[in-house]
Amino acid sequence: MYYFASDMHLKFDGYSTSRATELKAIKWLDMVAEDAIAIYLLGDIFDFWFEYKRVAPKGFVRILGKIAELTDRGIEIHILAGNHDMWMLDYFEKECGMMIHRDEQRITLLGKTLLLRHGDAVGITSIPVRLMNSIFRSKLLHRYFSALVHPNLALKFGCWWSGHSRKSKSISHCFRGEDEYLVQYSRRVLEQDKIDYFIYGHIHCAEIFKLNELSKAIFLGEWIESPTYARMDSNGIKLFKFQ
Ligand SMILES: [Mn+2]
Repeated sequence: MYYFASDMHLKFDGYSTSRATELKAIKWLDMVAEDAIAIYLLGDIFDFWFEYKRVAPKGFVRILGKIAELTDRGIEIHILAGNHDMWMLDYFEKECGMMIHRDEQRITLLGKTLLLRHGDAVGITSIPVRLMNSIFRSKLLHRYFSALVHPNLALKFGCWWSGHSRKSKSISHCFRGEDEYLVQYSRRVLEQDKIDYFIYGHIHCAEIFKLNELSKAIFLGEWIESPTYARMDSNGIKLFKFQ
């Protein structure tokens, strides 16, 4: 079985609000570990993550410990960079055994072709916003920033910025069908390639949208208000709420 989840937005805020989400995520990992071959985390698992070569943010020991336990047992765990946690280096890989992916992934599972993507930075036409995005994702900038900014300051700023960017919109999002830019993006990809399932995070609504007779777009929802995940077996992909 294959499992997918995204947008847990675990945050380090002096050990308060996101501990409950972290514990819930651990319960979920324990549950899916019973039959999981691989687990895909599609970004924004952390509300803010910024890693230095020799320094990683405080917090998250429970979930990272659980992930390490599962990868030690041979379960593949993949993490895709979201717009809140794209500044990963090799800590998750070396310490927790996760496979880190910074770009869109196209994979084949159970004979189906899947396109996995967090879902930010898609279909942006504004040039300044596109520029901002590529600057944010630049490895060179990460390196300069790390050399110049003390970790306490970087983390303080990042946590403020993440909270601010999230609070500027409500947590859940009402699905807009064909108007969703990720639906439009999927249709553009389908003009060139055959994809059975597109799986996205980022927009914080859980939805399966039929693109045509063969292809579906699956949106994974979020874990702040309404934890949801997707499960794939030989019958296809379904979304489930996790209480
Ligand atoms: Mn996001």
